[in-house]
This record gives sequence, structure tokens and C-alpha cells, in this order.
Amino acid sequence: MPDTIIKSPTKTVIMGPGRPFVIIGERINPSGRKKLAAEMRAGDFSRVRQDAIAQVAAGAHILDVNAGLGVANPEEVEPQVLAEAIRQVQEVVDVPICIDSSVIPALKAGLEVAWGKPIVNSVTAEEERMEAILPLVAEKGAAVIALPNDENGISFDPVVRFQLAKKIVERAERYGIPREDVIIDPLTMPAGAAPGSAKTLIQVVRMVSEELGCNTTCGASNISFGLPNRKALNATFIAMVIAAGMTSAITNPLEPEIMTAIRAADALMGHDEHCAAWIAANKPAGKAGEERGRRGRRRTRRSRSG
Ligand code: THG
Repeated sequence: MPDTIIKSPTKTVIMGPGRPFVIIGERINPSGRKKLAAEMRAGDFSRVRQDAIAQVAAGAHILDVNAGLGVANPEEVEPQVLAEAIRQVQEVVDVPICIDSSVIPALKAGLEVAWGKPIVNSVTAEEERMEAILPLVAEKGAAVIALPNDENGISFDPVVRFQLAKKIVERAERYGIPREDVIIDPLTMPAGAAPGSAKTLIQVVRMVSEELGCNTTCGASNISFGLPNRKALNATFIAMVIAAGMTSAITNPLEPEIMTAIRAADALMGHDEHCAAWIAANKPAGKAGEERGRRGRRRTRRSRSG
């Protein structure tokens, strides 16, 4: 299976089977965060900047940026807000960006300001969306997340989802987008509302990686919507999908349980050479304390000079 390469001007992120799981930070997303939504709407991006810095410090390799404010006229509001959010993020961190919107003019505005080789999140198998979004992806030389639903909605049959994923990959190739730049998102339905949702997803991940040779991602926190102890469900889910071959996820790196589950799954799957990352993250208390101290001082110095 080929590697997917995502870039900022200074950082290259490589996603592929056998490699450490790629963490796409989910926090810059105003849906479910009223305060953040109000601030972004009013042009205050201080929390966006803080969330960007914190997620990268916690281990995010890429940052998802979403400006879905729940307004009545997203086509008019979202392009400008999303572009500004991306500019603000790029001022404070140097990781690549995942441009998250269902509004096509917003994806366009995001692509205009994103540096390097970003991810466009997302395209579906709907004719109109493929025809509008894939040319934008090709023009920028970006990667794209593909969701296997179409005009008929979301199927609960993994074979149907696989076929729609294949359709998007083939259409993307016609636009000159190589297969490795199409990342398949098998669709994460809340387990509480869609029983066996993780099982279906795992079947799609297997088919997509074995038969299409594409890398995969998902909105991992969706799995636990509406259920108690979401952290435990999210962490367990992520370990399960890593075992099934998933190569990245949009998730919350600020959640230690999730980061521990990802590091553990990487180590157990042999995606963490000599378990080096696991050992580094689990040093005896004294040494971990020293390391934290050093990191803290480094951060202070950097913020003083910048
Ligand atoms: N696939 C793709 N992109 C996606 C999704 C997906 N982007 C959006 C979403 N789904 C993934 N991102 C999130 C971000 C936050 C939450 C869930 C998924 C979340 N937030 C808390 C809530 O709404 O309850 C709020 C957190 C807070 O209050 O701080 O659960 O599936 N391609």
C-alpha cells in the first residue's frame, strides 16, 4: 500500500500501513462548543490559537480546522471564517492542515490560504460534489478524505460503502489525483444509535486497505456521541481500528487515555520500532519529571522570543 504524504512548509507527515498512527487534532471545531462558535463568529481567534498550540504540544501531527458555526447562511459566512482560522493556526504552529467543511466555497477559501500540501475534508460519492471538489484538490496537489455515501445516503452494508469508496478513487484518478492521495473515511456512526457501527467500520477498513490499497481515517469521537464515559469508548475504539489497519484518525490528542491507547496499539502492532515511542512516553516518574521540566523551560524560552 502506498504512503500518503502531507506537508506544511516545514513538516512532512507520512501516513501508511506499518507506520505510527497519524493523529489529526479534532479540537478546532465549533460544533458542540458554543463559546468557541461565538468567538469565531465575532472574529476572536484566541482560543483557536491556544487549541492549535496545545494539540501540537500533545502530539497532533496534523490539525483539522472546521468553522461550521451552525448559521443559516454558511455559504456566505464560512469561507471567510474558515480561511481566517487556518491563517491564525498557521501563525502559531507548523503542522499541516486538514480543511474540514461541507461547504464547497469554504473548502475553496481554505485551499487558497493553506500552505504546503493540506488535506481536503471531505468529498462524498455524490456526483455534484465529486465534480466540484476533485478539480480543486487536483489543482492544489492536495490530498482528500473520501466519504462513501452518495445520493442514496449512508448504507449499513460494508460492501456498498467499499464500492462507493472505489468509485471516488477511480473518479479522482481521472482528475489526476493519485490513489495514495485519497484517504478513505469508512464513516463512524455513533454506537448508541447504530448498533455494531464499529464492526461495519472495521469490515470497510479491511476491504479498503486490502483491495483498494488506500490509507484510511475516521472521526473517532463520533463513535461515543450520546453515551457516558466517552473517553473509554473512544480509546478502545481507536485501538480496535488500529488493529484492523486504519492509518490515521481525527481525534482529541488532549485526552491522555486516547493517546495512551494509540501508543499502545502502535507498539503492539509493531508500528513503533523497538517500542521506542512507548518507552519514551512511559519513563519512570523521576525521568519523566525531568523531561517535563526541560520541555517546560524550552517552551517558555520560545514564547519569550516569539
Ligand atoms: N469524518 C471526517 N471529518 C469529520 C468527522 C468525521 N470532522 C468532524 C467530526 N467528524 C470529527 N471531529 C469531532 C470533533 C469533536 C467531537 C467529535 C468529532 C466532539 N466534541 C464534543 C461534543 O460535541 O460533545 C465537544 C467537546 C467540548 O465540549 O470541548 O465530540 O467523521 N472526515
